[in-house]
Amino acid sequence: MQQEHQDQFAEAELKQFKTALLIGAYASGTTVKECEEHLDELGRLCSTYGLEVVGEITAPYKKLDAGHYIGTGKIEEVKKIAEEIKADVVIFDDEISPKQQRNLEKMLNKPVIDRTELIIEVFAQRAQTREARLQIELAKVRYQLPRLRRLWTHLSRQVSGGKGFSKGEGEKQIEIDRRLLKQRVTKLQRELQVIRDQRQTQRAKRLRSGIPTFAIVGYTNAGKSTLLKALTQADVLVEDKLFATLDTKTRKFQLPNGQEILLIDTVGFIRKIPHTLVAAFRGTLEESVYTDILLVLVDVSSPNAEEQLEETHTVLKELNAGDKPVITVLNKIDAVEDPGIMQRLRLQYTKTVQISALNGTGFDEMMELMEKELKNLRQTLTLRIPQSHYNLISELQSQGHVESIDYEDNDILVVADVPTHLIHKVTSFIDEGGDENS
Ligand SMILES: Nc1nc2c(ncn2[C@@H]2O[C@H](COP(=O)(O)OP(=O)(O)OP(=O)(O)O)[C@@H](O)[C@H]2O)c(=O)[nH]1
Ligand SMILES: [Mg+2]
Repeated sequence: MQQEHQDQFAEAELKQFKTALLIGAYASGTTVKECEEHLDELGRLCSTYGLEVVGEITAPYKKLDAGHYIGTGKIEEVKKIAEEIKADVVIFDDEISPKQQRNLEKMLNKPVIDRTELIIEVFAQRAQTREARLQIELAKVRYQLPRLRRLWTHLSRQVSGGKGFSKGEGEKQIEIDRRLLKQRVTKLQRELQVIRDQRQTQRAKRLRSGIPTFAIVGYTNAGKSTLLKALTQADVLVEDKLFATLDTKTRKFQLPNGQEILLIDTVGFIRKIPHTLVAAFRGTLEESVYTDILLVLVDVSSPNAEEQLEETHTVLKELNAGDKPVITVLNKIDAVEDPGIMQRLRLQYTKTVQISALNGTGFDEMMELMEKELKNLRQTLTLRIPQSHYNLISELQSQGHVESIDYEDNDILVVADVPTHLIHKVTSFIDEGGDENS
């Protein structure tokens, strides 16, 4: 009951605001331009959420203040501007500690949130599936746990019209809430584990079907869903907003050479993706790890294309998908402003192709590259092959790579790197107890 009460409050809080003032702090080594670009992105997150940005402030620093994040002089300036432009909420582009948040709110006399909370709220607003909703709740609860004191300060003001709860009452309530929230975390984790197990079963099924999978990955708004839709007419949401997709969607597709593949549309990445979110959305984000080939999409019409591509690779590494074969797809070439960008990216990344997912240009080259990449693709499988099918082993030896052969009664146990085009021939012999490296 109490938990419900608090969630309502936390959600109601940001929803009731209309205007935001954005603050970006940047270290001596970095430039104000970079800081402004990051604030632009924060602004896009705001408009995705439905908040109007009424001002932006950049603040250079040598050392961040442990208690207030930025210096007290700068806070005075922020306070003055926030009042002048009538900002309902002040949003910091970096994660600020619960203590800094409390202090800043006191000094500014306005609600203060950070980038992490904004991203979590955007996710919460857009989550559609049960899994996404559970994941976002887990992220929220984890974010709230160290911030309970702040919530209670607000709540006491709201509920009792400024009189507040007595100190002892508040402390006791915080303890109760903390315990309830921890119980909720355990319950959510358990429910998510069930869904994760189902995913595991689906993956195993996919593997057994022998159909190779491509995951479309990349920064949010790169055009991933547009590409899936263009290729397969899938009914997916395409929007010029951040985080339009919060779930994965898989569609069958046939390459020009007749090879069937599965294409997976995934959740977009973002710079400094909050750890609470990565942890909570691991099940969904990890989907790219269990595919054969990655189509890494980048929006070359964005001035930050290079940074976004680097960020994408950082997240892929974090998810242990850093060693997957990659085709880099330069998307939105119809809208590119800096033609030099394509040359720079082509030099930096091997196997690139230029497309416009919107206009359907460059698809032939892209599919050619996909076919080529599939030919190089192999899966290490443990197979139990009856002696009567010995010819299959000769085929594996000549076209793949056989790592070991053991004889067991009438069967031959083989561990082999199986090329994609042979997988359909061996799927019925996959040894369920053996390794299935996908
Ligand atoms: N000009 C142009 N716009 C494109 C192209 N591809 C996609 N877009 C637009 O870019 C915006 C984002 O497209 P989505 O397909 O939703 O992007 P996404 O990568 O799925 O984004 P998230 O799901 O938020 O991660 C939409 O407004 C698309 O119409 C393209 O080739 N050219
Ligand atoms: Mg999408």
